[in-house]
Amino acid sequence: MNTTELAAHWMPFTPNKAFKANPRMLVGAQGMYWTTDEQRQVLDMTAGLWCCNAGHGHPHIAEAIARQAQTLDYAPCFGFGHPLSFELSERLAQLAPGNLNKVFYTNSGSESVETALKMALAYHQAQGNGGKQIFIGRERGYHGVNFGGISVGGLTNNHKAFGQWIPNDHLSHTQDLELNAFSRGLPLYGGEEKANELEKLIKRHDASRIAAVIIEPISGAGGVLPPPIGYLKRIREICDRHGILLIFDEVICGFGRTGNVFASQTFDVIPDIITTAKGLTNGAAPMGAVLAGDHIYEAVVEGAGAGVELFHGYTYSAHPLACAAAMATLDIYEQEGLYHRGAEKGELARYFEQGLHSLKGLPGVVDIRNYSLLAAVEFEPLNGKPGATGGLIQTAAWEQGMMLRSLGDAIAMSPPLIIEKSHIDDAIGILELSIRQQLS
Ligand code: PXG
Repeated sequence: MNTTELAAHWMPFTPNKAFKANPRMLVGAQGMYWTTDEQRQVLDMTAGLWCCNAGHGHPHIAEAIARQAQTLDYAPCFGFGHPLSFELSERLAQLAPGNLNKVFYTNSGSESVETALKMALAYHQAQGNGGKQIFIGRERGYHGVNFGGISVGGLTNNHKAFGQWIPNDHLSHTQDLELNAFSRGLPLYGGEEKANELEKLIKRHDASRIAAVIIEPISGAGGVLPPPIGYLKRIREICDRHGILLIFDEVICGFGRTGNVFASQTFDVIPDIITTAKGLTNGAAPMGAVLAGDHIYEAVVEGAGAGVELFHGYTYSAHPLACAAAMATLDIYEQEGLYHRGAEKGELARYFEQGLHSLKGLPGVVDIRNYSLLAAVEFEPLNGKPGATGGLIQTAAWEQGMMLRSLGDAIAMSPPLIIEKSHIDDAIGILELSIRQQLS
């Protein structure tokens, strides 16, 4: 496409001018590979944007969407229903940990986050604790781009551009290169100490004013930061002690990314609310789901009088096409054993880990970290250009036939869970070559 044809689309989170000068166009995708407009095959080591966990172009999902479009293309969801959303909810409740049996639909991770924050406020209000309005997030946390999400998120660029609009404070992030560089699996040191910071924040604000803590079990967009051992359990304990809700943002971690359906199960910590999106439909239709504990629903819904209990919802909540895509996606995850395929102690995750850590000692590499089929390689910042190295490596890898995510001075990998050892070999080979090319 020429420059004129590219002019109208204002692209999201993209350097528009650079893209339009040198477009990278995808025209097809199948299994582990993209096809570019030059008919190149590119290995997808990111599952799209962390969402195509079952690989691309699965006929079962395509057929389910097509069939649904011909049967019931749309159904209003305020005051009306369609059977598929109830079936899907039942299925998600079965998959969810603990008592997280109530499912509220959105169209994205950002909307799932806003929904979860509102549920937390509504829960406390229903209990006569309307003063609990502060949310605790974490540095380097990413909770989408809406005003609640950027407030609790910990990415400075979002705050700089758009401010922080709901009352908030932040825990420190958990990365510590002095203690935990080149961790394989969960970092060993500092988990409980880091989590104990929450006590300090509670002292600062008082528990009577704090609604919830929201964190990603493994920070994704902030750089792939697995939680140090003991961290999540301690956070849960502190929340319980002070009547503070715990929200796990599993938009990336959910649906097999950590070797179980949810990271909550992997790390054996049950939050009050889980946010999801991405892998829920394998990226094939926009959809998010918020899984809420029975206690949240009972307080907000059962405890209310007649009429609408939660003033919240979207035109496309529980959209029939997205429900069909999600049902088909869950079929595939189950039939192909994908939830557990990347289990941390499993053969595939260990093979991935060995490949990744073989890159230790290459020029500029200051950290390699991984958990299950999720990993990051971090580089020394270039003189005068902090945050640029990930982009350089990403571009070099793209030219050699592999897609990576660049996250500042790191690159991330979160491949489709259908990945085979031969793809891992190819990926590590291309990554090594890209690092040598760019950083030697
Ligand atoms: N929570 C988490 C944990 C996320 O990772 C969102 C919420 C927002 O989801 P939506 O669907 O509104 O985008 C996300 C999204 C990247 C990248 O490369 C990460 C995300 C989205 C786009 C790019 O780091 N995460």
